Amino acid sequence: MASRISLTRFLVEQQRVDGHIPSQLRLLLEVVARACKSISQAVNKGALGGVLGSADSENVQGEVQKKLDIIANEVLIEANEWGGHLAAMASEEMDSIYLVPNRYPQGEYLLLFDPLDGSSNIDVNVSIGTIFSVLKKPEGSPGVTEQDFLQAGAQQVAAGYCVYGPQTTLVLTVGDGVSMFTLDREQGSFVLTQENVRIPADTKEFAINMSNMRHWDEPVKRYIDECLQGKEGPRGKDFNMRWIASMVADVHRILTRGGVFMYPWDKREPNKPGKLRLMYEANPMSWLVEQAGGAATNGRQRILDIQPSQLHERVSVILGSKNEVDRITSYHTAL
Ligand code: AHM
Ligand code: MG
Repeated sequence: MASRISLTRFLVEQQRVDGHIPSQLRLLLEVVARACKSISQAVNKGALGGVLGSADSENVQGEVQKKLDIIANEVLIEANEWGGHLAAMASEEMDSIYLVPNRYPQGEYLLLFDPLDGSSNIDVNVSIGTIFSVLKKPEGSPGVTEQDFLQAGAQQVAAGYCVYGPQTTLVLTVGDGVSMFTLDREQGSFVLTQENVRIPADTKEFAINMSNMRHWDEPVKRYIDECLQGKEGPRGKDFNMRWIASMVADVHRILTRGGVFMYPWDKREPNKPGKLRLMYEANPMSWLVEQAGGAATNGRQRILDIQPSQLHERVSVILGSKNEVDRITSYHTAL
């Protein structure tokens, strides 16, 4: 039997043989993976662990927090604050950035995360996940401010997610392709199960919340309308639809078999660019998708090129199979 490659070994080899990652970044990724294992345990216990249901609080975006949102956030902070690899963290569940306390050594990285994405699926036992993005603290700046986090997604040095579904799978890029690791619960370690993940350029599957159709902009309406016309329409083929309402699970499907995912701007709240957050949802997912040969835009611009102006900034998201994303983008730019 071929020897199994653990995440630890994979990262050590990336550091040693390929020189892709410095030791502090390797440590950071190991710690994030360890935190994901703990979150996976809590998710798995469900009602038995008393972790389901809402907490009596709202996050900065005015969304009611679930107990597991808060637990996952705490697990990530506690795991990461003392190791010496981080300068600060930012999370969907925290109003402002979290500085590593003075009693611990300071590192050179910034970690951003959505601790538990797909919160509406927690209590109904549908896949959810943790999304993370790693940036380098700008050189020469003393201390850390929110400004240090406001870097375009193209500056990320690592990004990934862990999906808690029938299997717990960690998906990672450090800028050299995408690798997937499955949690072996008996051994307690993530094992490499797929390397060099590729998204087919063409697809017959789209993911969008169709209940918002009446609020969409013309280019999105046109694209979906053409898909729905199937073989008889301009696309000349039938399309299938999926919407899990957990971005992690929808993106995982796209990395596994292709497809296109959209959470576009819509007219419900015209001043909001979209529902999803740029820094800890769209950026890491866009980089993973690009690293697997796909594309990611807001309809007009590559997501990774967007210069953020706020930590919790929102963005319109269209990502997945390259030819479909290019088509949808061309429908926007043609106007
Ligand atoms: P969350 O981070 O609060 O869970 O919100 C993000 C989620 C995404 O995972 C998912 O794609 C989307 O919200 C689903 O939204 P909707 O319920 O409007 O379909
Ligand atoms: Mg989320």
